[in-house]
Amino acid sequence: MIELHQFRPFWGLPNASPFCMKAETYLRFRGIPYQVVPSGPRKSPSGQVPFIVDDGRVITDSSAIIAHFESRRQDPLDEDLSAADRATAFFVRELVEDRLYWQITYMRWGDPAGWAAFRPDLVKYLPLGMRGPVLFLLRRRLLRQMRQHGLTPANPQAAYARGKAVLDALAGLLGERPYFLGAVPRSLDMSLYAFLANILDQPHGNPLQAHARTLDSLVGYCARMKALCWQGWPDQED
Ligand SMILES: N[C@@H](CCC(=O)N[C@@H](CS)C(=O)NCC(=O)O)C(=O)O
Repeated sequence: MIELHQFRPFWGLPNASPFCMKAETYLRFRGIPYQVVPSGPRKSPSGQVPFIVDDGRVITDSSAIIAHFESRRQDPLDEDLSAADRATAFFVRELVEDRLYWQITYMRWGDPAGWAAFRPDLVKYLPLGMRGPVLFLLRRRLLRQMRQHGLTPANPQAAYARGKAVLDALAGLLGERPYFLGAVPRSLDMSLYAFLANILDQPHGNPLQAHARTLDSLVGYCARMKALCWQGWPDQED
């Protein structure tokens, strides 16, 4: 049985880490049996989650995990994509996994209102040893990294404007299509869904989420991906 090492579900989301949710969305989409092993960055060989153990082989990085399983299939998800669509997928994934990752981090750890809502629930979720100075230092590191991405607690309006621009571009790219590259889901959709769902479905609202909820095409897309990959969740989970 494949082991998927990742955070436990949090805040009603399958995973508050979009990278973990991306890997798990893929496994569910493909119907690959797996077992979740609750974990964290300190237990990972790369210092990041998710990672999988498949027959003793450890694979870190959500895209590498997807590539590992796709390489064994007769019907790879991206096989018949044109060179232009492959390039689009590459750039969109790179941009989303950088920009929206920091937006998601910002709405929880950086935005003062977001942190006020996130902190009490995070403290309950974290192991005892991580609740005091470790959490303080972790947030300090994240704030520094967010600042390098132009996101500061002092100016949520400017910070969210950057995220809203990405969401608008994604809505423009999706248009009327059911999935980002056309009629069927591709590996890009595993990523985009996980990132968008983390914005749309988290329980505490913020300007980025409010904006996302006005973009009907993205809302409809997430509903489609949820029905495809996460039907029945969370009933069957812990
Ligand atoms: N490129 C990696 C990124 C994974 C990642 O950033 N994971 C975060 C959790 S959302 C993490 O483990 N962060 C800990 C750290 O970087 O110290 C992937 O696609 O899996």
